[in-house]
Amino acid sequence: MIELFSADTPNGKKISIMLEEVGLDYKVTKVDLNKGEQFQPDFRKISPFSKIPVIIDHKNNKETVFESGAILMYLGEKSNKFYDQKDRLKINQWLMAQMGYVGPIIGQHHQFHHYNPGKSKFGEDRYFKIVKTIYRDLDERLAQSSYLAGEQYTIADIATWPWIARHEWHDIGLKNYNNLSNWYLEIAKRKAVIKGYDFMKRGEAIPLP
Ligand SMILES: N[C@@H](CCC(=O)N[C@@H](CS)C(=O)NCC(=O)O)C(=O)O
Repeated sequence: MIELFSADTPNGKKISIMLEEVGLDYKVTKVDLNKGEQFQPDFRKISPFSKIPVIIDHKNNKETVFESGAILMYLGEKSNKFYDQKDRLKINQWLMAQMGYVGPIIGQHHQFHHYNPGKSKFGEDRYFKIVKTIYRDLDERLAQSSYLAGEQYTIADIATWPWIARHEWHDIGLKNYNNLSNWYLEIAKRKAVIKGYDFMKRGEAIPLP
């Protein structure tokens, strides 16, 4: 059994979606970020930067894994799904791009544009512009292949999709990006994605463009 320490955020949803996709038995332990539960000493033992998501694999000697990209790789290797050995070089590149660029930049856009509008024109303009570029670049990539790392749905898509699922907050107009919105909608139809998206069981529906 996998224990998932998480909160209802794009990084959190990556892992619930992956767990639903691979069909591993899991339970969710909620970490209330607003209450600062991520800073509790017990949680910091498994999450050195006080961040969700983290997993404990109770079937593998209570192995703990932090960082969503590392968790996706671990679960991909464990299940032999969505992380084919032969495609790993491509998958790793798109996964690292999500971890190091797409997620952190969209996260800043959420901070300036969605949560704190009016506080910094520079921050709002800067991240709006870069997120627009990210939409364009992903759209161009998805004109060349059905999924980010090629013709197969992989952990790179699972990592990126929950960030695009916040498209209403982005105000960029997902439907103006045909390839990106087709990819988004295709993935949004998957049963595991619908279930993993609502892993907090609040009846949360996937926002459609
Ligand atoms: N690179 C990390 C980022 C994790 C992260 O930023 N988690 C946020 C929620 S999405 C968090 O736990 N924030 C709590 C805090 O910063 O206090 C990953 O992908 O796992």
